[in-house]
Amino acid sequence: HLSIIDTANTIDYSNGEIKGESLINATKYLKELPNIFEDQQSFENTDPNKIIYEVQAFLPVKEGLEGGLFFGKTIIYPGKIGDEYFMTKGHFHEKPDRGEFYWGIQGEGILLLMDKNRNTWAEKMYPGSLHYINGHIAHRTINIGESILSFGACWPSDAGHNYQEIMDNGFSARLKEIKGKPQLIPVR
Ligand code: S6P
Ligand code: ZN
Repeated sequence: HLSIIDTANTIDYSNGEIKGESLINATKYLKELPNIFEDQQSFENTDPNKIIYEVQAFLPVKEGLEGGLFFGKTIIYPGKIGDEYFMTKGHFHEKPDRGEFYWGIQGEGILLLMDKNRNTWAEKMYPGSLHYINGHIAHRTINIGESILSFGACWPSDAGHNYQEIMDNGFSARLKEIKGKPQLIPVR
């Protein structure tokens, strides 16, 4: 007879946590993010082993395979370096025509987006917010709240990551807390 089986993987909708097989976990410490924050003094005065964000991903196929999908969850802790909130490195996809979905699960954030011509804009993230990130668009997430920001992501298994462009040139705007409120400030 034909059997009905349980899936190997589950997701907890309250916090986005994924359980099961083919999972990877990555922890990003402040010391691994030297070119992200503008305020060098605050960067040096903060514990280099402070955890800024954590990524979990369910990779059911090999990285680079055309036609597959990856499913992830990122949590960003609350905090600031100078007047900038904790955020991800941010990246373009290596294959620039590969898009991605993000959705807010917990907390309050900003999704910073930038096209190839360095035009930057932003979307609010909150539990239930849904974001389509076109290929060609760099993306970075920022926790503007006082609790954990967690969000889900789904992207093609052959998208790849181009971190270099952002490492070298950053985004064309920075999100800063000014008079207690997040504000986008153009760079130079
Ligand atoms: C992957 C997707 C996310 C990020 C994660 C961390 O395409 O966009 O899983 O990898 O949010 O950000 P970053 O910029 O350090 O990869
Ligand atoms: Zn991505």
